[in-house]
Amino acid sequence: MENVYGNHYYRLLTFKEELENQISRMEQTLEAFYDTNIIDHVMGRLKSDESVLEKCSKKSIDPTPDNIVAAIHDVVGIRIICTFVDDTYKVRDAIRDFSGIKVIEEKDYISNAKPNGYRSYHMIVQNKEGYYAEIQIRTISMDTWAALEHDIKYKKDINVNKELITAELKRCADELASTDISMQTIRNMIYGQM
Ligand code: 0O2
Repeated sequence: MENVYGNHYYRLLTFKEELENQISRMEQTLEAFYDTNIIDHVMGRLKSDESVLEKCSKKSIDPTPDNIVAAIHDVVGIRIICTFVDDTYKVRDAIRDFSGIKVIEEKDYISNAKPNGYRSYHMIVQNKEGYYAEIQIRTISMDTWAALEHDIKYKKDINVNKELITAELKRCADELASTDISMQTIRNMIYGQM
């Protein structure tokens, strides 16, 4: 298949599928242990050619397949959408114990939100073949917010009310975060600390 990944393509696809399978097994284990829903859904993708080329250009990388898999750490991307905030950390802890991968980097944008209001837990992992993947863990409301903000960011023809939109997005992010905490508190009141 002709794409930016060249000979790496099928091995990257296999890595994505292995991670998805491991996550599916983790979901069953966690949900059996806590006797409740922990993960709402999981999405995996290989970064599109267009998006890879744009990132290479931004980072001044010559976009050969070898350079791409070595320098772009989110060519394999997995997003895990959890029901409650505390569940994101349960998933994080379980991923740290996955066999066959090493956690290279973690960024906690849930405890330390980006200035625009973005919240999510990011892990960069690497398999034994040296391929990287980025795992993003977030709640349903964090995911809804990120999708809207992403659409607006890439809709380049918005010139009107840009400042108002940015401020409103930030306000929504903070309100959603506060609601996430309230929902968590209510769950803890019903089921006790899990
Ligand atoms: P896409 O199109 O979603 O794949 P990097 O750019 O990855 O080398 P960086 O910026 O330090 O390094 O990584 P970071 O902060 O961990 O962000 C990587 C990914 O997180 C992004 O990938 C987005 O998917 C998501 N992300 C980070 N910040 C924001 C944000 O402010 N809003 C939204 N909606 N998503 C964010 P890409 O490749 O930029 O985008």
